[in-house]
Amino acid sequence: MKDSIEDLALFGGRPLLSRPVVVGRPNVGDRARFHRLLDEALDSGRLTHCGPLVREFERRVAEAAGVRHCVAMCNATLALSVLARAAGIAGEVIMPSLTYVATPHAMRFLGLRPVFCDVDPETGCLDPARVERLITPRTGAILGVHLWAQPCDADALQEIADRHGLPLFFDAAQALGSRHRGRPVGGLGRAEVFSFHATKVVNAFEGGAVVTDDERLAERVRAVHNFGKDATGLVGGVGTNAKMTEGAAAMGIVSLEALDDSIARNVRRHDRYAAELAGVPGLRLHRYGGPHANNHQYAIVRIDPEVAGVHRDLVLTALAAENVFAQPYFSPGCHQLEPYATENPVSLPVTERLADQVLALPTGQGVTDDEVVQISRILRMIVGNGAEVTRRSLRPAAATTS
Ligand code: T4K
Repeated sequence: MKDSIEDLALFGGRPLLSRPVVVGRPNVGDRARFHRLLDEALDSGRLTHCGPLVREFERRVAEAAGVRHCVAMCNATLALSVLARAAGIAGEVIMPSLTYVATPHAMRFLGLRPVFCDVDPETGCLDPARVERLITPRTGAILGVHLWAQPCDADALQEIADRHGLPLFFDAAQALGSRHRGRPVGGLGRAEVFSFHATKVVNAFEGGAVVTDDERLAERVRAVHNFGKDATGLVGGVGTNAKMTEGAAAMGIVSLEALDDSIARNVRRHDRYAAELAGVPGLRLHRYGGPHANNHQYAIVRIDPEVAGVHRDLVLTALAAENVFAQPYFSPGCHQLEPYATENPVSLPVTERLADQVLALPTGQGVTDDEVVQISRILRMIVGNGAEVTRRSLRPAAATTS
């Protein structure tokens, strides 16, 4: 461990870790079983088009989400677009800006207009009262995002959606395994969308799914994701190709089988971060409490530059020099990205403040408990000496003599 900030790699010291440690290392599960499932698919010759492994994955995801229907797809971005198309959404979609850019892009791609709403300062999820103020005759839907796998305030949002006769959907890309008041995420609103990207709590290389209890909507989603074909194979309307492959489903099945272990490991890492990071002014580990359960796939800290004397971006750089590759999820807010910044300039003070301060730390399978302790201690050193680290980083490099 380093004795003083002079030893930070940012100032020329040796990196803390001997190997790069990243956020989002895949949760793989039982590799031998994955290889066996893949062999089954190869032997059968059925590699895609809603084959047996995709069907099995859909059955298990629906079970985990506590819903009747699941349509697996090649990623969550397309799953969001397919859902909006299948549900016949038109006009404006109210959503948070503090999300991955996939959320607005999936709507804008269909010609819908994202309307960004500010968020709760504690959770970073949609603020229901502000949502209601944005509803106009042009509003076609409300799209909540379970940021960092935290369930949105689904009861309040549902009540507003019902009162205005609007459909409510959730981007649950990050949130498989989380629970809203004891109920699995997946059954909230009219439908929800999961991601099974390599970085998610359940990984299918790339993958996504629409889950719902609405049978007619599920049928339409299934048609739209498969060229508009109905159950008999007849093309009944416009569709796309968003199908999941058997290889992706094989990975998804084994990763899903490891979900409880992945969550338990995440919780352990989070507890370790909590113990090690307590008491540093301006540094706060985001806690997942209240009536909901979280899959802990994201270990988020907030760094308040006014208290700590150091900005999140410099902390990111200093950590990277130590071989610790944290991520600024999600910065900047989507409303500050194109085309939204030009098409619909808005000011979202809570979102902007959060986006300026948050940092996701490595957790899960890609990091050991011991590395979590080391990362925490170096983070304490950087933030605890924030003003000095900032001052030193601004000093011009010493002139070299030849
Ligand atoms: N809605 C929300 C709220 C989302 O968070 C996302 C995706 C979506 C919708 C859309 O879901 P998909 O269409 O992707 O299914 C990553 C992921 O690409 C993205 O899926 C995810 N959210 C987002 C939060 O993170 P980037 O641009 O940060 O990816 P990248 O390549 O910089 O990698 C991030 C970290 O993961 C790095 O530390 C390296 C590590 N990594 C990445 C990959 C691809 C691995 O360890 N192994 C890998 O295979 O977006």
